[in-house]
Amino acid sequence: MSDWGTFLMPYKQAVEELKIKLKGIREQYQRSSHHTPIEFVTGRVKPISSILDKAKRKNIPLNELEDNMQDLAGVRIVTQFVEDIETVVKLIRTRGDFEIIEERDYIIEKKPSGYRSYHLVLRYPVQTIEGEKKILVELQVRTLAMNFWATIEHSLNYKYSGEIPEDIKIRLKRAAEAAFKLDEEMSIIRDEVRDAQEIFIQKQEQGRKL
Ligand code: 0O2
Ligand code: 0O2
Repeated sequence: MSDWGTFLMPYKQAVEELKIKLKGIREQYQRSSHHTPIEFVTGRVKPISSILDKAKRKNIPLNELEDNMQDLAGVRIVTQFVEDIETVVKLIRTRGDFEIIEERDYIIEKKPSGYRSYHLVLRYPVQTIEGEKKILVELQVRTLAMNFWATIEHSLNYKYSGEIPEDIKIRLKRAAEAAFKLDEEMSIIRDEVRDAQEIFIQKQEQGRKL
């Protein structure tokens, strides 16, 4: 690759545009009195050193990165509750400003590491001075608990250069289950809060009728 800066420019553009669009959704929810399914949005263009590592690991020739490395542009939506993931994914499916070319559900089917997240691969059109260019973007949707686990595991992977010692791997798998249990518990609490609110509103309405 002779000019990484030029090659990665549309990816940078796509990440910035998608962050603005998704943060816009969050703001619209915040302004309405509805619970927002989006807690926060982050995004990044994969650093060149990680691109080279992954290309080597997966045997991807550098002139085929565009088609074969789906996460050169990565955007992440983090939610409070597991149920919010479905809400977000449904919302993404209704949009007309990009095409979804793949969906991977690592929540129902977690990765062997214990990783959970919902991944979508988008074909996103970027306007360049040479015309429209469609690029791939990986969108990850996960809860705060899933994100906490993935962040820690990611740094350990970095620390041990991908060779996490077996005992720590076992602990991480246990921690992933604990994080999932936390998500489940929080969902139950959320339903309780919602039920309590409904009962409260019903009582208020009955009071008004009396
Ligand atoms: P707000 O309104 O405070 O949420 P950039 O625009 O490129 O400079 P970017 O990509 O928005 O920056 O920043 P980054 O570092 O990727 O983080 C994105 C947003 O996610 C930031 O908010 C962070 O505050 C927020 N964030 C990151 N981790 C957490 C977390 O654990 N909990 C919560 N609630 N938020 C987190 P913004 O974009 O500044 O805006
Ligand atoms: P980074 O450093 O996050 O940018 P793979 O074969 O698993 O490497 P593939 O087939 O391209 O990846 O797609 P996948 O697994 O759907 O998505 C890859 C990205 O998902 C990873 O990017 C991570 O961000 C995240 N991910 C997948 N599995 C794990 C995991 O076990 N732990 C953590 N912490 N994150 C995971 P990269 O390329 O690893 O890089």
